[in-house]
Amino acid sequence: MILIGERLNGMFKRVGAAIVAQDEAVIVEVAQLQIAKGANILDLNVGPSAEDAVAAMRWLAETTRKVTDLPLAIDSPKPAVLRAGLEAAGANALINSTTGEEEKLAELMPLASEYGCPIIGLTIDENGVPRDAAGRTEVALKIVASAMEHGVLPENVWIDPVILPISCTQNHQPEVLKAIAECKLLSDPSPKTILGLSNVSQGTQYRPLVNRTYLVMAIASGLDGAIMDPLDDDLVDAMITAELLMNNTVYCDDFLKAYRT
Ligand code: THG
Repeated sequence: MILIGERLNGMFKRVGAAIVAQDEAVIVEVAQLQIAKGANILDLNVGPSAEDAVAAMRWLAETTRKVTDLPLAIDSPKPAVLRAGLEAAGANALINSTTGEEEKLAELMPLASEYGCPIIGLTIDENGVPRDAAGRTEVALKIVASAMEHGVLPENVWIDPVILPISCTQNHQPEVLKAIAECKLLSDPSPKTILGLSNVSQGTQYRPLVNRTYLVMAIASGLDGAIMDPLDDDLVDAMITAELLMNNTVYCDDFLKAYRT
């Protein structure tokens, strides 16, 4: 599993305030905490509070880059913000994200090709988020085909079948699991699959429980990576154990410790 740390997001009050005040110490602390807890990639999202999102993303990527060489997932719906983040992050970055909308694909696939970097494709098209697995897989196919046309390698396409809060769209949750499995059949090598896990529990009372239960189910469906909270030890334990039970990692009695070292 690829663990993408979600905490450098302006949606979190402390990080949002640090982005506005250009307080490097907070960003460095949150980056290093996530890395110490095993994050493989750090998601960077300036959130809603930044007035000039391009400048904010440039600052956030440069600041994070001072303390880590890990890949940085530049997270924005705006192409100009994505470009600024890629530039500031240097070589090791990825685009989070395009959708399956024609206009987005035409702008962002060339950007992924130019940087030779992975690109996350959300299964959203001109009609929004499809209701069922088949609809999501159809949009995923469109994204994979567009990547091929633009010379982006299939293994650099990461499909995100878009998980929405269970409190609004309960009937979507099993469909997302089916879509994860179906995406594996789209090409050879297949695209990777990822999720923004914490979306699933927004507005619910037992957030950590909902997050870790769904993560285990998604791993059993073949999920390759998640944007999630590496500081939630129970969540990471569940991830490690699910990987083991899927025979993706080798068993030893002290597997939690072994995976973390
Ligand atoms: N797919 C992709 N990228 C994504 C998402 C996705 N990026 C953003 C988001 N979704 C994933 N990251 C988060 C980060 C935080 C939260 C949810 C998803 C979150 N934050 C608390 C909240 O809103 O309640 C903040 C609370 C606080 O201030 O402490 O839940 O789906 N590709």
